[in-house]
Amino acid sequence: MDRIRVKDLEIYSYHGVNIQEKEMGQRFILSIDIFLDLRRAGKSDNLLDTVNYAQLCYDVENEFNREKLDLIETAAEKVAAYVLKNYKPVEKIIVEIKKPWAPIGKPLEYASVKIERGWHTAYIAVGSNLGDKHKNIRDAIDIINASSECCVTKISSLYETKPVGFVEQDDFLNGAFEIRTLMTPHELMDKLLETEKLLKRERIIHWGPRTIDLDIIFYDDLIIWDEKVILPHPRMEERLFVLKPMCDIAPYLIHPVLKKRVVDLYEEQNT
Ligand code: PH2
Ligand code: MG
Ligand code: MG
Repeated sequence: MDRIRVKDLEIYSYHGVNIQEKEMGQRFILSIDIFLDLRRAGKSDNLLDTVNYAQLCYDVENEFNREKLDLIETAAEKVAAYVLKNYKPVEKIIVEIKKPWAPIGKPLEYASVKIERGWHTAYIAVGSNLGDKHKNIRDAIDIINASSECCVTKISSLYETKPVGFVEQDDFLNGAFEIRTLMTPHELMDKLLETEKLLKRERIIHWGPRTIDLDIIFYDDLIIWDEKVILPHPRMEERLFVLKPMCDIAPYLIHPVLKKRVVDLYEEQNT
C-alpha cells in the first residue's frame, strides 16, 4: 500500500524511568510511516486529498510531549492511536522511537521501539431474549460505538427467531453489526464481556435466556483459537440467526476457513 514516511524527526522530551530523564529531558528520534491511498492526490495535485506531513509532524510532536511517560513503548502506542483516530484516511501506521542518549552507563548508538498499528474490521452477532430486546440491542451497540477505539459502521436488520438449542425460552431478537476497531481480538472480547455485564447479563443456564449476547463472528480474515477467543466463530455456519443478519451487511465476505461466501453459507442452511 502507498505510504508517507517521516524519517528521523527530532523531538526534545522528558520520557524515561529515571527521575533525571524526566527533569533534564533528552533527544528522541521518531520515524513515522502512515499507510493511505495516495492515488487521488497523485491525480489531483491537491493537498486536501492527502495528509499534510508538516501538520503531521507538529501534531505528533504535541502528542508526544503531552505527558511525561516512563516507557517509549507507551509513547509510541499513544502516538499511533492519536494519528489513527485523528487522520481519517490513515489505515495503518508504523512508529519507531529511538533514544540515542539512553542513560544506561554504556555507549550505544540508540535504544528503540518500533510498533505497527492499524484499523481492523470485525463483525459482531447480537442476540437478546429477555426484557426490552430492541433496547438491549440498541444499548449494546451504543456502548461499543462510544469507545474511542471502536466505530460501528454497519448495522443489519433485527430478526425475531425461535430459540436454537435450549428451546424452553422466549423468542430471540437477533442482528449483526460491523465495526472498525483498534482493539486486538482479545481486547474486543473483553469489551463485549464488559458490555454484557453492564447490561446485566447473568450466565445461569448454558444457551439459556439472556438480556444480551455478543459474539465476534469475524475479525479481518484472522483464524485463531485459544482459551478465550475462537475465530471465525465456530458455529456461525450452522446458525441462521447469525447468517441471515450477516447477509444484510456482508453477503460476499469469504469465510477464511470454509472459503465460502456468507450468502452461500446462508443458502446451504436455508434449503
Ligand atoms: N443464541 C444461543 C443459543 N440459541 N437461538 C436463537 N434463536 N438466537 C440466539 O441468539 C441464540 C439461540 C447461544 O448463544
Ligand atoms: Mg451466542
Ligand atoms: Mg456469547
